[in-house]
Amino acid sequence: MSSKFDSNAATLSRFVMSQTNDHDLVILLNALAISCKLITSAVQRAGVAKLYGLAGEVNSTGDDQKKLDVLSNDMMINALIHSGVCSILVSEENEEPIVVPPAYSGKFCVAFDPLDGSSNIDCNVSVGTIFSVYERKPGSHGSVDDLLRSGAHCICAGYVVYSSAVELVFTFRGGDVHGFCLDSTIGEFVHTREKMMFPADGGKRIYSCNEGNAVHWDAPIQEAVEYFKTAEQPYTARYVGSMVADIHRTILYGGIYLYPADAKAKKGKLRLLYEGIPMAMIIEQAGGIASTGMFEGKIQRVLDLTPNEIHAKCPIIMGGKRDVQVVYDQYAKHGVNV
Ligand code: P6P
Repeated sequence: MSSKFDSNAATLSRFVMSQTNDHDLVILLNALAISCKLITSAVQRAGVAKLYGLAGEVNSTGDDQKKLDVLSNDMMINALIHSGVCSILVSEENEEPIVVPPAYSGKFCVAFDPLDGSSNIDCNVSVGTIFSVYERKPGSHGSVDDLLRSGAHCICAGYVVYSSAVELVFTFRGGDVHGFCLDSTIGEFVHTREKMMFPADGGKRIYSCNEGNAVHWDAPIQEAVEYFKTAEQPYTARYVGSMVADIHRTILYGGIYLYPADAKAKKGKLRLLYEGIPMAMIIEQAGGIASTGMFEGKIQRVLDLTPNEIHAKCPIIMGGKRDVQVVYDQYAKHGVNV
C-alpha cells in the first residue's frame, strides 16, 4: 500500500530546474510562487482578517482598488524585488512601472495582474494572478522598452487560479503547459497536470462572454454567439467574470472565451502585457487559438501584437480550434480575410 506521503514530491522548483539551466529563472519562479502563496493566504482569510471592501484608491484600469488588490500587489512587488533577478516590473495596479533598486536588479522583466477579477472577491468567487516574463534586451539595464515587445519575446507565462483549489499553470515559450496544485500541508505547488491540452474533439460546447455587451459587438461576433445558442448541438453559457477561471475551464473542458472589441471599447477591455500575451501563450501551447478578432482593421494573433504602452488593451477571442473557427466563419461571411 503506498504511503499517503510523497517522498519525492515534484515541486514547481524541481520542475523548472529540470527544464532550464538558468537558475535565475528558478529563483524567479520561486519568488512568483511565494507571492502567490501569500496571496492565497490573504484571499482565504479575507473575511476573518476584514480584508473585504474598497481600499479607497483607483488603479490603472480605472477600477476601484479592493483592499486585497493593494495587498496582493505589494506581496508580488516585494517578492519580485527581493528575488534579486528582476529589473523592471509592470503591474495592473500601478500606473507607472516599478524600477527595481540597483542592489537587487537582475535580468528579468515581469508584467502581472496580481488579483485579476477582484470585483468578485467580496462574494468569494474565483480570482487569479496572471504574469508574463521577458528578459532584458542585450545591453539594457531594465526599462519599459524591454517589456514593450510582442509575445514572441515573452520567455514564459503563467496564471494562478484561487478557487476550490489553488492551481498554478505555467509554460515556457514553445513548451508544454503544466499545472501545479498548492498542497497546503507542505506549502508547495506540486506538479499535478502534465501537458495540458484542449480536448482533441473540441470538448464541451461552452461559450464564455459578457453578453451585456452584445449590442456593442460587431455583426460577426453577434452572429457567432447566436450560432452558439441555436446550433443543432447547442452550447452552454458559462461566465465567471474572472479571466483566469474562465480560461482555465476553457482549456480543461473545451469551449471559447470572448472579450472582443466593440463600439464602446475599440481595443477591448483586457490588457495585452499581463492578460492577453500570457494567456495567449498558454492557450496556443495547449493546442488552442488566441485571436483578437477584428482589431485595427484585421484579424490578428494576440502574440503578434506589440504593446505601445504598458497598459495597452487588446480584444480577446481564445479557445479551441472548433469554436474559434465559428467566429472566423462569421467574419469570412462578411468578406473579412481570416
Ligand atoms: P466584465 C476582471 O475585471 C477582468 O479583467 C477579467 O478577469 C474578466 O474576464 C473581465 O475583466 C470581466 O469584465 O466587463 O465582464 O465585468
